[in-house]
Amino acid sequence: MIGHSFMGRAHSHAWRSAGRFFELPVEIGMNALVGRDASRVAAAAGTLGWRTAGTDWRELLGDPDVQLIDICVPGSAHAEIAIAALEAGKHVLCEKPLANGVEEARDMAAAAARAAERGAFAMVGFNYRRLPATALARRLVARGRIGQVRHVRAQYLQDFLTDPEFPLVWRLDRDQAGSGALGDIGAHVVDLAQFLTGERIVGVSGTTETFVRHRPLADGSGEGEVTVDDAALFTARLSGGGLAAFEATRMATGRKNALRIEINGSRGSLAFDLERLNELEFHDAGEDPSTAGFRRVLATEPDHPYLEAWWPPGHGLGYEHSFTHEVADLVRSLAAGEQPRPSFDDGLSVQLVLDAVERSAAAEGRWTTVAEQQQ
Ligand code: 4PW
Repeated sequence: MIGHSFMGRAHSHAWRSAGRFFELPVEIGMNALVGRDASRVAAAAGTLGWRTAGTDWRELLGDPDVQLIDICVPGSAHAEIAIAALEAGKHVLCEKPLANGVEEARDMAAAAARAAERGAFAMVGFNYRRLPATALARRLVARGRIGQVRHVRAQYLQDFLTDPEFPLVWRLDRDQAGSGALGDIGAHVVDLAQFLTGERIVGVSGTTETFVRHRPLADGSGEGEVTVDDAALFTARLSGGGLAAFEATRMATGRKNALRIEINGSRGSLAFDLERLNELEFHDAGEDPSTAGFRRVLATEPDHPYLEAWWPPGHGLGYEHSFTHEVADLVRSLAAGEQPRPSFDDGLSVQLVLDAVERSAAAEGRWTTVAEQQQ
């Protein structure tokens, strides 16, 4: 694994726990952790449970004990590492968004397609697909329980950038992060909207804003420019004919990690809020109107997705379980020789939407068609 900050810690927990709760066909070995600073990576490897620590990810490429490379670093480094790893015959798990731009994402998807022919597979880490409530929502949509999708209303709201004194971290630097709220958290709701509906976003009209344009440098040596959006809004059309509205911001005071998605179909509706992640709201439009309404389904029943590994009904799961489920599914797919999802093609499809939103925003919100996946 490369990187040991927020995502590195989340993934380490997942690699450690997946095989202890799920019955997996192979044993997971946490072989090597790579970071930039030798002493920090050595300390992190000890804390997080990795056997060895190093500072050069290229050394992993020739190591026969390494079968998969997990990329938990900023987007600017994704393409180089992922392509080199796939060319070396390693499987790859790469954090989202797939890349910082469409060109890189296309190169990564092409490398993944070539590697898949040789039996090495790539997956992108849209972890929120793998909460019991969101996986249940997908199951209900696929079974036709809400009918034809008419509306998607999706938001990802956080507030950690509200304070203008919050430092200029890498997530605020276009060269490292690609974009701001749009790619960091908007990417999740774009993926979730496409995953839950089974449809594609085909066109968008968007606008973005940077409310705080300068922030203190992290080392205290002065101020620097914020080069990404603080907030992004866009409307969209879906391939099945429905309409969608998206909002991503890191300045919605009081909203800590409010990923919310509501889908209205011809037969019913679904709604999910990550701040209440064990719950799914469901409305069946076919019910007797005198008692019909949104009902709260607690996604903790034994036949709900992923619950076979966990606790009795009503004993909820947390954020970290989405990563554990991601790893369990990934390992099962790899052991079966199958392409895990979301694939790099799925990651590319999100990147194409983000790119269309940025092009639309730069053209005063002009309606912009999402580019074709294949070119
Ligand atoms: O990927 C996202 C991160 O960049 C996460 O899902 C949440 O928002 C938590 O941190 C950021």
